[in-house]
Amino acid sequence: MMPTAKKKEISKPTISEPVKAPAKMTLVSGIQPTGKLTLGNYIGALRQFVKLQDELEDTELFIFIADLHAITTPQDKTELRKSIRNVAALYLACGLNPEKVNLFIQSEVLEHSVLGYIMESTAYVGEMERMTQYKDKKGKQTEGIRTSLLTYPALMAADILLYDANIVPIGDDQKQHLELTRNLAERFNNLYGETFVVPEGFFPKTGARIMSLSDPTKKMSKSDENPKSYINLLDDLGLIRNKIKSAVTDSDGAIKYEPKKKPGISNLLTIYSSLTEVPIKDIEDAYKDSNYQTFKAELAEIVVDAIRPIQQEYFKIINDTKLDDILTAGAERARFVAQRKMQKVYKRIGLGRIK
Ligand code: ATP
Ligand code: LTN
Repeated sequence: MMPTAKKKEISKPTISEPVKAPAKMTLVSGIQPTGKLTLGNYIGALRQFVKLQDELEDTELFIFIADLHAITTPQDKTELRKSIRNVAALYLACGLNPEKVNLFIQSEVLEHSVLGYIMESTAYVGEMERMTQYKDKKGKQTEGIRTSLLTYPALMAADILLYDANIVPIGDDQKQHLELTRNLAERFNNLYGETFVVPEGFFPKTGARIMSLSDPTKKMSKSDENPKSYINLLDDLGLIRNKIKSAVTDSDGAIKYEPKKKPGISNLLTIYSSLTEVPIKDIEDAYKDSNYQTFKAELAEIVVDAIRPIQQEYFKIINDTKLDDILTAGAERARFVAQRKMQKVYKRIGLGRIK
């Protein structure tokens, strides 16, 4: 019942064009290197990527580290560098297979920025201002709000449309950005002629929104100021146990899934169910005569068992030059596809001299 991360070799990747026929579907997703990845990122994103890589047939996957998105808020240069590598290594440690996935760093494929600008020239200011993530993040800053914090969904649309993605696995918090991406694709197609595939979001059945351990009405977020609110995938295992044991719950003691009335225990049930794949109903039944303390202690072991193999893999990968080879090959393949798409976009709009 306990989940285990897949062991895999990091083999030297093959570059550029696949020998076999092109895949019929494309999957695109990214994670920002803004701090250390959390259990929320793992359940809502990374784990889904690994599952999809194994389940989907005839699909090419582009998974990237969204470093351009990270600079929508101030970042320390040394920390950002570290974070980019850290996210790349965690992608692999969680089980992404470089033979199946094009793994790359967003800023190394310049076409993202060019199409991002073109998407800004397709979107309306009012649409950007309505984005809840912008409003939340803006609310947290008093001054120096960067223009890119507002225009960021245009870059995210570019990330997706550049590769003709059909499937975009994301957590619930990104639904609005995906909806905007779909609108922009349709608007562009109407303005200039059929160019972009209109993508579909793919949301995990459970765990699309893991909540903060200290305030279960807020999403677990790696940029939260309170480190007790999240579980970092690289946290010491003892610390992880303590964070689960001290997670905020209510005082009535019943292990029941009622997100509105009992957000704390409901969140812990979601984590339990996502990691073990046992339906929430069955977990409620199993613990109906138990108490929070026992439930939390057992959940702590489940979380630790899920994270331990990821950490072991991570430390093998992080200083290995093969990680650079994988990122270089990933960027090359991404660039090839992106450049071909941009030629079409230039032609459609009438930019430059491409006929
Ligand atoms: P930040 O705090 O910097 O905004 P974040 O922790 O929200 O970061 P992102 O880089 O924005 O992480 O998200 C990467 C992916 O992880 C996205 O698909 C997002 O939907 C998913 N994700 C992030 N937080 C959660 C969460 N608490 N529960 C489920 N999925 C999540
Ligand atoms: N905006 C996302 C990260 C992200 C992304 C993407 C996800 C950037 N570009 C393209 C899916 C597809 C976030 O903040 N979670």
